[in-house]
Amino acid sequence: MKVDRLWTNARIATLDPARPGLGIIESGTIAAQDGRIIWVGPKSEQPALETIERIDAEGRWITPGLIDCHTHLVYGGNRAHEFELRLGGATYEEIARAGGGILSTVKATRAASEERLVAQALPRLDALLAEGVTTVEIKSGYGLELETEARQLRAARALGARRPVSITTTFLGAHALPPEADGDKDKYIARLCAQMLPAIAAEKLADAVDAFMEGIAFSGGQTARVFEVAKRLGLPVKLHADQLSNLGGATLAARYGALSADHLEHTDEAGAVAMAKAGTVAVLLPGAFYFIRETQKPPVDLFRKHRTRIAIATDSNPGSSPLTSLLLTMNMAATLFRLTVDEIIAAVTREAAHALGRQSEIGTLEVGKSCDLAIWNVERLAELPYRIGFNPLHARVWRGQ
Ligand code: DI6
Ligand code: FE
Repeated sequence: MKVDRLWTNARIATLDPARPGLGIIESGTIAAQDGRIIWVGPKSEQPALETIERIDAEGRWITPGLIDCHTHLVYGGNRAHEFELRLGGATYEEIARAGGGILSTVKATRAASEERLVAQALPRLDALLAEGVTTVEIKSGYGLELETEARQLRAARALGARRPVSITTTFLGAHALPPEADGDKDKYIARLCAQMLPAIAAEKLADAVDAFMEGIAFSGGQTARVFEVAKRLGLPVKLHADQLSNLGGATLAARYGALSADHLEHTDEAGAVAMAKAGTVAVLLPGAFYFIRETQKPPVDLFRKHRTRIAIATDSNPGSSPLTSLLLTMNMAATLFRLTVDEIIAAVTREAAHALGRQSEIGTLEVGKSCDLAIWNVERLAELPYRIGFNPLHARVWRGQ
């Protein structure tokens, strides 16, 4: 068999569900051809392979390339000043009344060209890539009108042309009510359903549709209207659910067969059961929990009990999670949510792939999948979530390169 590239002498966490635990192969080999894995297994079982390039991993650990399955990476400006005001004692409400909060990011994003949005997002993307991330989901949601929402999504797609990384995009027009909507949420959702979403779908700018279902954002009824249109347009859905209160977001997401429901601090047992049945992934976002100093933890034991899939992500955004480290997110998932090492490694690989509906292409090291690898200078995989602010990445491989 002829192959492009061969990694030998590696300790491999394949995440292959057919193998126990993390699917570990001690002293393994991975072979790639045309960007795909064409063989992976123990050296003792390796067939004769003729290769152009042979790379000795020197006993290092190899995991699937990491997947950040929930980010708002593309936006204008930042909210450091607001952070300062809050440290000085100002409340969220005072800041919002003074034109701050999410609407200040909307203003800055509307004012930014596509090229400017790309330029501002690139350092954030580079920070993720430096830690072995090979796939990033990016949401819109700081335009709140068609033109800027579309520009955000185009900027997100453009990032994928600027760096060796897979980008998936999500339309989050139902993120907040724009200032010009005069407080009329139903009217905004009606416009989103009739105009914005169909136009975004026609231009193929979004791979999925998301909404923020919360007292300060949109109701279950409004979310359902968005989801109905998404389904009709053939787009999968996701939901920011049960972050600040339990409005039944997890259950509603499951009812629409959502790829994921995200945050979930206030989700109850019925929500966890419904998600497990629907195959909706619980995407936990410890960075937002940490940054807004939330105290209610997501019901991890219920997700375990009912075998709801668990992923984790940075939620990188300027307001509630200015975080561009998936390794630190992994540490937070352990320290704050008590996820185990195996759960955490799966949460940023195989389970995150499910949260994007891309489990047939990425997230595990199996024959036929994209050869996206993270190669680590660690003795134990526990070192990935264990260290704080230290990056043990040795090399990152995207589509075999
Ligand atoms: N949940 C959040 O915490 C963020 N968005 C969301 O849907 C907040 C985004 C921001 O403040 O800019
Ligand atoms: Fe978010």
